Amino acid sequence: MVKKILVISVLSLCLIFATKVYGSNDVIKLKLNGETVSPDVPPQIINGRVMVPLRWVAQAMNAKVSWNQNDNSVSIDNLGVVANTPDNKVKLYPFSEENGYYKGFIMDIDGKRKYFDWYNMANPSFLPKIYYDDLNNDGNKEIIVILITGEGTGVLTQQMNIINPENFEEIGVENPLNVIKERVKTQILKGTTESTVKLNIDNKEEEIKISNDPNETLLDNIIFNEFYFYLIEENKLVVYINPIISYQRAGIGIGQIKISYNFDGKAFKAQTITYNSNYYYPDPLW
Ligand SMILES: [Ca+2]
Repeated sequence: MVKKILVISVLSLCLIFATKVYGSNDVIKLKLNGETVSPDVPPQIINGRVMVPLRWVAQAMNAKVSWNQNDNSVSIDNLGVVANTPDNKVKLYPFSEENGYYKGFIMDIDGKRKYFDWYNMANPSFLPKIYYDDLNNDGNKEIIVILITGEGTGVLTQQMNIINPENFEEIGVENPLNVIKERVKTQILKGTTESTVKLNIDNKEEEIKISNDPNETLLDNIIFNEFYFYLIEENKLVVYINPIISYQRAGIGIGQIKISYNFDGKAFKAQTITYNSNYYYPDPLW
């Protein structure tokens, strides 16, 4: 996926344009694909030439810029498309790569492009997914982008984005963790041989008994923000959440909560919340 396109000398870190000399206090704007960006080093006029920071330009062209101390060189590597729809109409390019994450993405719809301030793991096993589906039943398809923001033992976190392909506008999706805070009350009652987890969902109570394990330390209360994933099931947006009751169980423990969403005319809002003592994972999960 990463393709080396060229290596240049460190001396030419800037693109150079011959220009008329304006006052040295004039701020030179940098526009990338029509959008003004603010690079850490602004474009400058030096000896009558406009010098533009290469990193920002290269990143807007989906390339990664790195400095190689060993041979005094700068490498520009094309990051390439990381996700696309099957018909290749919609493509997603990372803007930059830092510390194992892609930071910022450029969405391309039939050649029209927009930058989004998203992040995703750069590990090729956990790239973003794009779907093209009419989720709100208005006869027009939306672009659905699911980003993996975290993954590890007992950890899976995602971010869901729904985009109107006509104008690149984001359609809101109610945050499932806020929905849980508002509508789910929980309690862990620790006993000597057996403990009880209470889940109160929209005033309907579930009691889950668990046998105590000397190797396990139950948390004081349930954590919901460490393992959840989004799916589109029968044209509906859903999210599955694994409540965490101890770190020894690494993401499994008492089953799953599922939130189903509905479109209310403006945004996708949580409708039903259900609890299941079994686990459901799509195959493949990612
Ligand atoms: Ca639609």
